Amino acid sequence: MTDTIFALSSAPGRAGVAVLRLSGPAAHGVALSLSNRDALKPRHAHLATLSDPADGAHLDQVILLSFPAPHSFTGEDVVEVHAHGGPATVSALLAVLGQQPGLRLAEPGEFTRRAFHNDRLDLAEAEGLADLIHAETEHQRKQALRQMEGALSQQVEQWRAMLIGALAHIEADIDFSDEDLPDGVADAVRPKIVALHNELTASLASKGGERVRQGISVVVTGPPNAGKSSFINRLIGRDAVIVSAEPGTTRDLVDLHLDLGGAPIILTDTAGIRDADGIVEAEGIRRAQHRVAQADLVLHMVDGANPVQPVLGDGPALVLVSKRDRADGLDNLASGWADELGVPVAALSMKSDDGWDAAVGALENLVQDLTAIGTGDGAVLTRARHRQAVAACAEGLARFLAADGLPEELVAEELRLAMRALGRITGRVDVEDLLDVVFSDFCIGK
Ligand SMILES: Nc1nc2c(ncn2[C@@H]2O[C@H](COP(=O)(O)OP(=O)(O)OP(=O)(O)O)[C@@H](O)[C@H]2O)c(=O)[nH]1
Ligand SMILES: [Mg+2]
Repeated sequence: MTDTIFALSSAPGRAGVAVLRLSGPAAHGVALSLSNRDALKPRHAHLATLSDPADGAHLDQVILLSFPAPHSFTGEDVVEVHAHGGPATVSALLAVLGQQPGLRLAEPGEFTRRAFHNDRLDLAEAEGLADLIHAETEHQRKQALRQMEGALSQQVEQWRAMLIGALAHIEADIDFSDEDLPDGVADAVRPKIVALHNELTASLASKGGERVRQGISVVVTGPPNAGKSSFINRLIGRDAVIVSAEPGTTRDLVDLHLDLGGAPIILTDTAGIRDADGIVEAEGIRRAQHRVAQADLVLHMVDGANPVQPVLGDGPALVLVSKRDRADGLDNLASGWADELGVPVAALSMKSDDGWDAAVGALENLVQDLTAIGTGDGAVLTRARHRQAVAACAEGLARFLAADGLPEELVAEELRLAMRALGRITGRVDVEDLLDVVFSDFCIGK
């Protein structure tokens, strides 16, 4: 028989209300044995006094909610206890629950894991739930909610259904073919496979979903004293990094988190790039260059007092020219560079409103492009795990399409492998090894 698990499901600490959750066959009986109630109407709130069955001592006045199987989050019998949210109250309740026969504290993610095993949600939806719990910006919240509500799962199931159809077609042919059947069946499903391959490729082309989930890395680079740290402080609205008139002020990489119009940004301040004498500064510059190479977006700050046109890499970039309050002609310079470099260039001042809104607007536009989800309809892949599965499927389809003249048994096997790769996203096929990875993202009580 399954254990009945329990845990604090709301955040620890002081709060008006703390929610404890019990799931499993003993949940209902234990709730009754601790309370002064002799029945709980399903999905109704009951005011109850809980006592320790060992000595009758009162524990708390609570609200009890019963969700009989299978209509609960986990698909098992679930009881929610809404108690007063003090740490001592919660500890006392957890201690008494731990002494009840058949009950044990839940492992991290165990409630959701049970929900998965009972088909209440699939793996992609469980990941969406984990992301929703961790969401810090509006874009993250919306994306996580969509995934939790099944947007990715439905897309994947649609793809899988298409592959199942194609496979059935080919297998029927294998089963019923006689010696001299024309080998054109693979050709009949070919257009569908081509269309699916294109869809998968479009989904893989967009990294927007992963960027929204993990944060968009924006690295601020440029010569010493250009105003990199000043820009960052003003953008995040506090003196997070040291600014000084001395070149070489910033030495280490400093990562700061920022919500830019709903998009999660990881903004990195770096050491100004120059030929440095000091070992520490030289190491800072080496790290800065390394991080620039990995950034989603590079923000080059040019010192408006001594404007030197930057040399850009291949990736998305924004060039800002500082100290517009002190030098003339920077706007003309900026528009000339924009034409030459083919990236947005704007002059601004950190000391006044001169050009500030336009510069931040340019940054926001670039971030928006980076988080855009491809052509619209494509499935939003939010994790490397999804990307690997879709890529494996696309490769299988490509091999199918290239396998002209091979026996149908072999090409059918390619489709079967491609289908299995997709199944790993929702977790309906050979997934045991994946479960720990997915559920390790959860905390106890979720
Ligand atoms: N007038 C004016 N001064 C600025 C502007 N931006 C930065 N400064 C000044 O320029 C100096 C250098 O600014 P920082 O923000 O420390 O420059 P940095 O690029 O971070 O420099 P390092 O950390 O040394 O690489 C400071 O004295 C700032 O107050 C600006 O737009 N206008
Ligand atoms: Mg600095």
